[in-house]
Amino acid sequence: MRSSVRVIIYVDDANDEVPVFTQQQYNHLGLRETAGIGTSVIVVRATDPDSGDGGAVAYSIVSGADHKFEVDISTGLLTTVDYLDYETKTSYLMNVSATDQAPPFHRVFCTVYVTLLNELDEAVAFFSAGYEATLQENIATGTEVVQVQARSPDNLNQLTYHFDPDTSPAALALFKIDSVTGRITVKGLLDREKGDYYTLTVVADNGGPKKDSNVVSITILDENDNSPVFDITSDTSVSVPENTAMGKKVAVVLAKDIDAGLNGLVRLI
Ligand SMILES: [Ca+2]
Ligand SMILES: [Ca+2]
Ligand SMILES: [Ca+2]
Ligand SMILES: [Ca+2]
Repeated sequence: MRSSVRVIIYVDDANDEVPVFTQQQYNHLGLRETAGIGTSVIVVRATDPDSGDGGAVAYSIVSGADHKFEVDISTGLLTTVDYLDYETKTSYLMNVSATDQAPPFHRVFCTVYVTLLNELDEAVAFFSAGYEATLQENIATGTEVVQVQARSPDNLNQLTYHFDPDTSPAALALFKIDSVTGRITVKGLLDREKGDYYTLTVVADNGGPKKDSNVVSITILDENDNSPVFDITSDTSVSVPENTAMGKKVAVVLAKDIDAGLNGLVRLI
């Protein structure tokens, strides 16, 4: 006689499998430094064939995030939780773990490498708060007035210099600036009698939105380059009667010299 017994065996799945990351290293190269808080960076993923909690994986960042990144415990999505700045730190190498959720809690690790993309987000700044120069009038064209210099912390593009379009046309006619070196030179005839003081507004530009401007003040010194001229109100011809007493006023002679100071002093002889 034969009999049969149906035996049903329930097998509890032991947590005997270790999670495995799909990659040992995840890279995101060129994350914009101006990416705001909450920007998605990368998704890490580990698989674990166990069932239930033994196959459920929880992610966490172990090191290297500098409080700038977090990982979602269940999805593995890495996001930014703070502002980034290429000028402070250009890359992050993080250690991320995956742990299954039943004893004995197998934990494995991967690395996440993020590099930042440098953007034109920093302000250009002149080295000096203002520039002053003093020049003799009639000085040769090509004479250097002053060299302005600015710096761009982004250090991405060559800085260029130019005069602000609002600079007075009189000043623009007399001076020019080298767009690369910032060297300002004389390009016209400086005549103190026409203008003894000029201001130039110089702009330093790195191609980004945060340019800087600065003022160059130029004083023109006098040269004795004008002859005195008699004033038109002067008496030009007088007839003096004979016997005119000594010391009697016979004519008024006015002369002017438009030069400055001693250069403009007129001595009648
Ligand atoms: Ca497992
Ligand atoms: Ca920056
Ligand atoms: Ca930058
Ligand atoms: Ca003069």
